Amino acid sequence: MNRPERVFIGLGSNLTEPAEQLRQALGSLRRLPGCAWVGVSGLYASDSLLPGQSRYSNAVAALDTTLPPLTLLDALQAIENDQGRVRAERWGARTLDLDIILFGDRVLDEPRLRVPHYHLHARPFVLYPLAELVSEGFILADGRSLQALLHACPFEGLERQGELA
Ligand code: ROI
Repeated sequence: MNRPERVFIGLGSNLTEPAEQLRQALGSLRRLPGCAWVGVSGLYASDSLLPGQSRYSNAVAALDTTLPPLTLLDALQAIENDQGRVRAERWGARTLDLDIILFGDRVLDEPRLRVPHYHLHARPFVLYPLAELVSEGFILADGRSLQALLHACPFEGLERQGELA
């Protein structure tokens, strides 16, 4: 049995009752084989980074997993597909987006998976919920400090809408 590793998963939705999509996805994450539930951030709303898209709901969940990274990625993509995600265009509107943000102390640069997540530093809707789930002074696997990333990425435009669980 592998040693469990803590993973952080970013959840996002901007279609078909986004907050409900996140709640449903959390139910699926809690039931994932090989994973133990750790917790979830509050629910956040913000405008899309792309013009012309409706507002997003976002959150970050933490799990301890013994699954290998690509097995977890497959499981997350199955949850996205179950919730009706259609991969029509890159960056397109979506019923559900599940991104592996951090995977233990690993730094991965593979065609299907880069962790820490490539756009983490530019996404307040990931950084601020993540900060709810880690202790102060948290350092990412690539050596960056979460505090420094938060400082460089203002909270501006984010709306915390209460608890998801
Ligand atoms: N904007 C917000 N606010 N939240 C997201 O999850 C999100 N996801 C995306 C793009 C289109 C970049 N914008 C987003 O993929």
